[in-house]
Amino acid sequence: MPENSKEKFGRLMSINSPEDLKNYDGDIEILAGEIREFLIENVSKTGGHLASNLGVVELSIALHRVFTTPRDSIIFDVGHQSYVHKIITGRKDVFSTLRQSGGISGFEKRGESEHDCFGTGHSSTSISAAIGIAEANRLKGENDRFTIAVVGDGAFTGGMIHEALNNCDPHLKLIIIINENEMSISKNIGHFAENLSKIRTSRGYAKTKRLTRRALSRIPLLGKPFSRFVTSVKKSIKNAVYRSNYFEDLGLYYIGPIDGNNYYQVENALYNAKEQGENVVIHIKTKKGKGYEPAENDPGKYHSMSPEGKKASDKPTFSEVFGRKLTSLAEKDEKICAITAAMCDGTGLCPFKEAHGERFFDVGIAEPHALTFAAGLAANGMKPVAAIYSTFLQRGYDNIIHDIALQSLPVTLCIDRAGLNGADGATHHGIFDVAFLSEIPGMTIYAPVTSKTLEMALEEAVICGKPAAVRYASGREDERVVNAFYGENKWENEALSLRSDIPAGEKPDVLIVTYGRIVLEAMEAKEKLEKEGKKCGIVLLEKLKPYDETAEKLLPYMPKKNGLILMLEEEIRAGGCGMMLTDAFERKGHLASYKHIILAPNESFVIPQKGETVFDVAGVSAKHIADACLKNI
Ligand SMILES: Cc1ncc(C[n+]2csc(CCOP(=O)(O)OP(=O)(O)O)c2C)c(N)n1
Repeated sequence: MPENSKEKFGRLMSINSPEDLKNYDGDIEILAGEIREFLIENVSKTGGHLASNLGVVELSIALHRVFTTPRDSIIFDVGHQSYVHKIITGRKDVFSTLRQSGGISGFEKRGESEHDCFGTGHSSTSISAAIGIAEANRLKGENDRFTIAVVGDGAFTGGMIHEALNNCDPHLKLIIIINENEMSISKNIGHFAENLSKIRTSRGYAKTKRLTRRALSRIPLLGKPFSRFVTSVKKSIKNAVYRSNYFEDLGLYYIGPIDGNNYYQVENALYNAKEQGENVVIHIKTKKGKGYEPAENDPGKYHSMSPEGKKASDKPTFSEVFGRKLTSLAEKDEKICAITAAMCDGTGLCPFKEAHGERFFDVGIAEPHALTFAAGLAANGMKPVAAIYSTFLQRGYDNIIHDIALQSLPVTLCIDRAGLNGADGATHHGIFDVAFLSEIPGMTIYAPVTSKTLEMALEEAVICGKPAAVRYASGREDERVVNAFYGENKWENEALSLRSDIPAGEKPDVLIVTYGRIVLEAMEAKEKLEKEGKKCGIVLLEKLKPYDETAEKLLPYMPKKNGLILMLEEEIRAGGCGMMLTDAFERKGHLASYKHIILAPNESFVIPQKGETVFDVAGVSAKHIADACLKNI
């Protein structure tokens, strides 16, 4: 930590644990101000979710002064707003390593600290996990422990939250804090968000209801049925007289809304909740980006920021290429619709929204719904394109099988951030989609790695009239790949299938078959191998599935007799492209005269380590590739 930190962050320097925070008797507002400064200074360097954290400084302080972790459990939904919690719980001195390989995670992570009770990263899981933790406390007889879930109004657009609320046993004493800041990443959407701001407590009503119910239940024989009858009559009267309150209707004690950036209001509400002895919802309103003018004015931009000073390339990102191409395709075809699950910016769909607002749908953080909704559109003649990050598409597995593929509906899945992703860590790798899409009958999978082939794949997918997936990495095309596989407009007028760098008539010692951005590792490995006197050729797949078709197309590129075929991917090995192609080859007896290995992440999650790239950790770096080849030829 820099020398001048002591003066700048005088109060914060004395807080090294939740205990220190409880004993702190200075001015809370000054401490909150220092925490904000600390966040801004660090997150500008590391990158990360700045605006969300600036909004929950008072809440995080209050939580740790009123409750005691790890005895009590606090789960931050998504976990992107848990930075202040991390600072308070002993991770201030390593905060500069946030999101760096080997550093602290940008989300709550078990194993990183005993104060992180549950791993997060994907949205809307907090209440389900909290119910599990609270039930376990109950089963163990540890009823004096509290379980708290902190949920943003964006996360409330996810269905799991409502499934969990529906399953909330009244005796769990759960405390659910809803942080309403009117934002998801962009402006929050949907009827729940609209109505949340109208919800007010009707505490008098809730109390009367509880007392009446208790009194009636005590009357022998008649009591319980009569109580149920009266309750249902009362409910109708209440709905007519009072404004309906979703939470009270679900049997939760509701407190709010309160100013979540006013420390004392938050602290009072937490003490109040602690005393209730039943499930409580505290509804707070906060300002996303609070205390940092640029973030207050544009919270969407500061939701997740890159480290400052990082020079962006002039080339468009794959997301931008996708968004622009889809927008132009939709100009000519009025059936094309675009769907996002709260990621309009991230998936590059903003130009589409601008140009074709009627056919643009942001469904909230609701990937399963996005997919079945797309299936519905397709069933009624439209050509829906759902753009979803690979890691979040995992949520919609059954929707893809049951609603899209089984009915062979023409839905195009545009799978962004496919492959290994660095700073967000293991929760955000997109390394399962190839495996789970591979097993789905009738699914076509494209894996473009240049802007032009992404455009071509999108066009083919949208007009093919069947379910299709186009997967592409974060970032942008690399000139080296374009030169090696597509130099001099080699793609002109050709259908997508595969490209190779093998000169005509040559049979290499080693053939590397790969797809996606990891081809750069293969190219580096090839240089290493050639230095060792081994001839290496690379085939870059643009279309993976149907696999039998791809296997046939690969035949002209096979290595010399007894040479090595190495299937390389950054996707999980089990059920992935390497295994599927091996199966296709074996069924036709094509592998008999070659050695054959698959190099892919296997049976382990890829956790970034200090000083190593994700490819190193996954065992698929250029060095791993070259070593594996040399060992096998
Ligand atoms: C399943 C899933 N889909 C999408 C995301 C990407 N994402 C991260 S944070 C976020 C917005 C969350 O909004 P909210 O819960 O209101 O929190 P805020 O940042 O506004 O405090 C989204 C969409 C995710 N983490 N998980």
